Amino acid sequence: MARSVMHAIRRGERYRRRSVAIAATLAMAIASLGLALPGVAGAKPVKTISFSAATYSARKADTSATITVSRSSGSGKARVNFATSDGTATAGTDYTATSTLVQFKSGQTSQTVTVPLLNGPATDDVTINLTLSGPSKGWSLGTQGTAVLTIKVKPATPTVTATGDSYDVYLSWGADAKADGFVVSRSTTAGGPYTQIGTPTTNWFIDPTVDSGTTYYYVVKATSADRGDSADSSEVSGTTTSNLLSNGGFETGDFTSWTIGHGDTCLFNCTGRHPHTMFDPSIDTGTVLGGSDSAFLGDPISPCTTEGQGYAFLYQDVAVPATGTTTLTWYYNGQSQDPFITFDVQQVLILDTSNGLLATLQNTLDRDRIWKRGSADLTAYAGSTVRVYFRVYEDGFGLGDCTGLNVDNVSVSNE
Ligand SMILES: [Ca+2]
Ligand SMILES: [Ca+2]
Repeated sequence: MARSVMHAIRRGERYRRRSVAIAATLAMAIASLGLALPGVAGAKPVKTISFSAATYSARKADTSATITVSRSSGSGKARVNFATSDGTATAGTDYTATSTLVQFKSGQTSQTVTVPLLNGPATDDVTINLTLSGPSKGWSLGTQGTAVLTIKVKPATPTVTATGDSYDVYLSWGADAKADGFVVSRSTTAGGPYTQIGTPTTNWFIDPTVDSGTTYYYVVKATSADRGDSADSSEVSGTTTSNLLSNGGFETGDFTSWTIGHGDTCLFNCTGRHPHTMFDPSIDTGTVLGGSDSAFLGDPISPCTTEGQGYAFLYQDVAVPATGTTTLTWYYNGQSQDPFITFDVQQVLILDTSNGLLATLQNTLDRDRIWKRGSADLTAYAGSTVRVYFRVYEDGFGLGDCTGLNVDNVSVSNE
C-alpha cells in the first residue's frame, strides 16, 4: 500500500477517535443539564415490543406452540401484528398459518400467541418464521422483531446389535445427535417384561452383570428432553460364552494365569529424559468393569508422582482351536496426560510365544477414562498358540505426563 494512502488512513482514524471523544463529552454535558438527546445514555427509553426470545421450539407431536410477545413497559395499551411464514415447514401440512393482532391492555407487559401444529410428515426438524409488524402509535419494534419456531422430531429409534463374551454382553447402535442419551432395558425372557439397567450417553453399553451361559434380551430407546423419547428398539439378545483364557477378569485379586513384568528400555524419544523405574502391573479395585478387580498398567495420572521410562506388560498364552471362529474381546479404560502418542502408548498385541509380533490390535493414547471394548478375530491363528499381550509405554518425561490403562474382562471364545 502506498505510504501516502497509509498516512491518509491514519489521519482519518485520529479524526474519527477525536470525533467520538467530542460526542461523548457533549452527551455528558447535556445529561448534566437534565436534557434528553435521542440515542445517547440518559435519554428517555424508546418503548418497544419484541419476541421474548430469538428461537422457540416445540415437539413434533405437540398440537400447538406458545409464543410470548413482550413489551418494554406496561404503560397504556399497545398492539402489534403477529404473522407466521414458512421456513422449512409448510403451512397447512406442518402447522396452521397464523396471523393475528396481539393486544396489550394497560399494565400488561407480555402476551402469548398460539400457533397450531399439525404433526405433518416431516422426518427432520422444520422451521417456521415469526414476524412482528405495525406496532401501534408510540411503540416501535425492539431488537427481536423476528424469531424462529423449530418443530423438533424425536431421535431415531436405535438399531441395536448385541454381542456376548465370557463376562459381558456388549450393545451398540448408531450415534444420534438428536438424542441426549439412551435407556437400556433387559429381560431374561424374550419379549420382556424389561427392567431398566442403564442410561448411557454413549452409543454403546457394556452389561457386565451377566451369568455364564445365560441369554439376555435387550431393548434400547433414545431420549431427549426437548424432543421426546424414541420408541423402544427391536429386541436383541446376547449370550455369554465360555472363556479359553483363565482369570480374564482378574477376580482372583492377583495375576494367576497371567505373566506380568516391566522393562526399562525406552522405546521413543528417550534422549535427555531422566529415567524412572517402571512398575509391574498391579491389581486395581477402584476402576473396575466386572467383579471387584481389574489390571492396571503404567502410572496413574492422579496423582502422577513419577512417570516411568519403559514399559509394563501383562500377557497370557492361548491355544487357538483348529476349528471354529475364535474371538478375543477385551475392555480397557485409558488415562493419559501425555499429549503425544509418539511418546506414551497403550497397546494390545498378538505375539507368538517367542514374543514375535503377529498383530497390533490396539495402539492408543486413550484418555477418556471410560470403559471401551476391543475385539479381534483370532481365527487366522487356528491350531497355534498365541500370546495375548497388553503393554503401556511411557517416556519418563516426568510429573504431569503419565499414562495408564486398566484392563478387565479379557476373553477368548470359540464358536
Ligand atoms: Ca474384573
Ligand atoms: Ca509421558
